[in-house]
Amino acid sequence: MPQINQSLGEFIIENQNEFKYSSGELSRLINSIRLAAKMVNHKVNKAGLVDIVGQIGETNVQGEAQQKLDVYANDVFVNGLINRNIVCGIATEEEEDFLSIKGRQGRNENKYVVLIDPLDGSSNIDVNVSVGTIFSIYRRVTEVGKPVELQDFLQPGHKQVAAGYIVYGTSTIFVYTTGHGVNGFTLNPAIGTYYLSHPNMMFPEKGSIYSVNEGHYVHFPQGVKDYIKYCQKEEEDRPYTSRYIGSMVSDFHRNMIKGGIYFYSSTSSNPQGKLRLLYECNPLAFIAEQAGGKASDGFGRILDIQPTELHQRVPFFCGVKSMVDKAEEFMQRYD
Ligand code: P6P
Repeated sequence: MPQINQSLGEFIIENQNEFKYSSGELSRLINSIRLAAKMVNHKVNKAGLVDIVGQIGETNVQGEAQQKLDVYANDVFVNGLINRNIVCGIATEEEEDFLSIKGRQGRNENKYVVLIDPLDGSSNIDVNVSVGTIFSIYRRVTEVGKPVELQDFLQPGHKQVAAGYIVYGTSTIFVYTTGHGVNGFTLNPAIGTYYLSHPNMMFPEKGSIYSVNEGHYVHFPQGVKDYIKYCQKEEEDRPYTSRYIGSMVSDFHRNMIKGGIYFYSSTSSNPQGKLRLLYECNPLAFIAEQAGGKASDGFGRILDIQPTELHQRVPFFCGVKSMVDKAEEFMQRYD
């Protein structure tokens, strides 16, 4: 049973036997991510003071203007994983192709691949709004020792062995699951240790917060427009409260604690929406389901989607199960 104030390190060791594969490697993997997150947290908190805010004039594979902290965060997570020789491959939002990570024998000798969005919501950095990291871990499907391949990354979300996020906000919190529930650890920056602050996180049965960028309203499918009007109607348990930070990890985290739904649907200009399946939606969907919530593309379970491309986008409805059910009901009227 998790004890409040248990450190993340103690928690990982105490629970590693729950992990059906080689526990030592997963523990080292999670430890590598939490250390990298501390380094990113330090820079995010100082972003206004040192010259790493603002764009570097380049764009990433998404065509999005790269903020300096994006690049820094990507380097910290990637190098942290490479130096510890824990994974055989990494896919990141900031790199067009996956990275093949060879061990000391010059072979892809490790079992796990990591997919990561190093700094989601980075457009918020220079306006002092919280941002986050999202990660997803799979066991490779190709033979250990052989070259890592694209198929190792294009696995459906229900194959994830672990997933998590870090919110760099008013406090820094590390939330993750290995398929045995969801636990949150808050960083004590004074001593650089994460402590269990949110054991066994679960979505509330009901929710009253909806998170969507209503600026896109005219471009939404009719089902989404109807669901938004449903959220605003004066009847039963509504109108809901609208809260949208522009940083999905922050909206997701608040909705899991207070009860709500986050959605970013298709629009007329983006038929698959904006969010990335592999390193944004799948990890949050894994966490959502482990916390009694639900994650859908409006018609089906996110975790059942068979990926076809590394950076593919997907419409995303995620949060309190009854709220996602209702959103699906509206979407499916216009299948
Ligand atoms: P829009 C950040 O870029 C992000 O991926 C999510 O974190 C956030 O919810 C969304 O995009 C914001 O996009 O179109 O509302 O500005």
